[in-house]
Parts: sequence; structure tokens; C-alpha cells
Amino acid sequence: KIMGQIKRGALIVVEGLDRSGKSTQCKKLVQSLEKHNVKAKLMCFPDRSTLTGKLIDEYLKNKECKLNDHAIHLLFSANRWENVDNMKALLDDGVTLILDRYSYSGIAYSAAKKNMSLDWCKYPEIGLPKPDLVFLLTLSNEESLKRPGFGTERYENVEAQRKVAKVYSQLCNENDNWVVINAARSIEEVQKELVQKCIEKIDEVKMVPLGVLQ
Ligand code: ADP
Ligand code: 2DT
Ligand code: MG
Repeated sequence: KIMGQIKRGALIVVEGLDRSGKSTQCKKLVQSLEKHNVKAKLMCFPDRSTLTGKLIDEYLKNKECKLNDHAIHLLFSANRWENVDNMKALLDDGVTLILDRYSYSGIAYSAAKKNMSLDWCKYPEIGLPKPDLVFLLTLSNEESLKRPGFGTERYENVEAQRKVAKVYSQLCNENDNWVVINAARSIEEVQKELVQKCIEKIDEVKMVPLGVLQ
């Protein structure tokens, strides 16, 4: 505490294709940060526990579910908006949030579809808390195939993943707070790099106001 002002937590996002190791790294990251005496909390998007989350879960699991591409896009966004007050309160309280996917998944997975404009996909995200740091975990197709196989959810196929990867790299080039992480290493090696970069960022932004997505 400085002059009664609590240092805020950092908003840190982990993005990447299926099987790039996001969920594994996010869980470990919260534990690693706590060992460094940093208050940290894991949040996953979509958050399947809320009302919109239940609809999203059904859409992902059931390929017979014929929801319009724009409608499901807005539901994914609403699922983030539902969590905004909670996220802000935690950040204000000095808790660093580790997000397993965020707006960029929303944009990349929708814009990868036919007749979905990248700009249109970005609009519903405007005004959400802006991440201080985004890790993009990257893995070659070859490396990805060595990992336990795709599940049966929507988007879990090579063709969809290839298109999503293209949008991710475009988003990465447009933003300055993205860091590309070589995910084709051991879990421990990747984790070490993430922890180090998080610690630096947490210190860098602790007195800087949280931004909003534009
Ligand atoms: P994501 O959340 O990005 O889909 P996961 O963290 O669920 O990825 O990891 C996908 C699979 O790959 C899991 O079986 C996990 O144990 C394994 N895995 C994760 N990271 C690595 C790694 N660095 N090397 C080898 N296997 C990994
Ligand atoms: P996992 O729960 O395994 O990460 O898969 N998705 C996610 C979207 O299409 N839009 C979004 O806004 C978000 C957050 C990516 C979730 C699947 O949902 C997709 C894979
Ligand atoms: Mg995951």
C-alpha cells in the first residue's frame, strides 16, 4: 500500500490453438506466482458455469446445435461481460488474473469462419478490460500431433485450427503487448519463461490504470 492506494493486479492472458498447453500452463502459473507471494487467480473463458456458459457448452459439445455464427459470437462475448465486475474487483484488490483464453479467442475462432468480418468480430469486445500481457503459445502442426488427440468438440479439427492460427498471427502483429512463446518445449521450460515475464509485468503495471479494449 502506498498512500492508501492498493497496487492493482495484472491482467494476463494465455492464448493459442488447441493442445498448445494453455490450460496446463495457466494452472501452474497461478501456483508459481503464489510461491512468489503474488496473489493470483485463474479464470477460464468460456466460463461454462454461468447462464450463457451453459448455452456455449451445448454449442461446443453438440454439433447438431445450429446456432447462427453471429449469435454464438455475441454469446461468447456476453460470457466475458458477465464477468467484468468480478474481474475489476479482483484486480483492484491486487489480485493478478491469469486468463485461459479471452477476447482474442472470441475474435480468432469467429473470424476464421466464412462470411464473418474481422472488424465485426472485434466490436463486442470494445470496452472490456484490456490485458496487460498476452502470451501466444505456438506449436507446429507436427509437434501438436504428438500430443494427446483432439477431443470431439467443435473446432477440434485440423482445418479449423489452421484458419484460427492465421487470425491469431494477424492479431499478434496488430498488438504491442503480445509475446510469442515457443510451446514446443517441456512444460517446465515454458513455465519458467511465463513466470519470469509475468513477474516483470506485474511490477511494471501495479500503479498504472487498467486499460480498456478499443
Ligand atoms: P490446451 O489447454 O492449450 O488445449 P492442454 O494444457 O490441455 O492444452 O494440453 C494438451 C495436452 O498436451 C495435455 O495432454 C497435456 O498434458 C499435454 N501437454 C501440455 N504441455 C505440454 C508440453 N510442454 N509438452 C508435452 N505435452 C504437453
Ligand atoms: P477450451 O474450453 O478447451 O479452451 O475450448 N472459443 C473460446 C470461441 O469460439 N470464442 C471465445 O470467445 C472463446 C473464449 C475456442 C473452448 C473452445 O471455444 C472457442 C475453443
Ligand atoms: Mg485448455
